[in-house]
Amino acid sequence: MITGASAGIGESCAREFASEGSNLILAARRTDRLDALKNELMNKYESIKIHTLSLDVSQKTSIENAMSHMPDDLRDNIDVLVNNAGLVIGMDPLAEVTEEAYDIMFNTNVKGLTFLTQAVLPIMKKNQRGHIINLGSVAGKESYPGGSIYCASKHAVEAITRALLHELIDTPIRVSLICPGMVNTEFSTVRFGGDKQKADGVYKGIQPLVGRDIAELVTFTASRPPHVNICDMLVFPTNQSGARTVYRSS
Ligand code: 8X3
Repeated sequence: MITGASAGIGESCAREFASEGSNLILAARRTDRLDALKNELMNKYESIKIHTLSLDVSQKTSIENAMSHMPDDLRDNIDVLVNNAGLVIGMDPLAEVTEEAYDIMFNTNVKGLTFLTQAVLPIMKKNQRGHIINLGSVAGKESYPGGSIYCASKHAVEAITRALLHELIDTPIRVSLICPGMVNTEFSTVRFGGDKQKADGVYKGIQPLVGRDIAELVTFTASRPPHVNICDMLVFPTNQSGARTVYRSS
């Protein structure tokens, strides 16, 4: 089960898991893009089952509704949950962050991940198998100016992931955190309210990661033998060394 599967890292995860023969539950707010992805993948990999669902992770009722409308055989066998849905709004200094931007970031990045995990954990405990893979960020390891609330939300993801790892120590369920640096997806376009030119400027003079680079690490993490758990992985493009430490060739 992959959240935020309609674009970026989530979409790439769907492609990677499909190529390995996994059945998929693909969740996102935009179902038109999910359905197009489903059709494409089902034509390519005829033997897999794919279920798409409209899910706004920031709403607990949307999560409950989605879980109860899933085909039983898929829901009852969720082996891997990829908590990928996440976003950033703006680059405002803390003094100017609006309540709306605060709520959108925390409700999606933290509340969504929390309650979706809560919804899936009973299934994994019942099956005595499962793997929760959370998408963190370099922003969960260090803060940068203009990133206060986003960084706080990703620090929260890191804290929640580590707490859950402790809580599940006596179970076969694995908990992993994958923390990308710069990845060229719609992430920056959303950050700048759809301003593609501004978003493209973020990646000027550096070759950023692409969704597939991270998705390959997600499937690698999920496909380790049962006794191996990759707890925390920080991944940068070669010319990045920190949240705002980037070497640009021009
Ligand atoms: C995204 C990376 O540097 O924009 O999680 O915070 S950054």
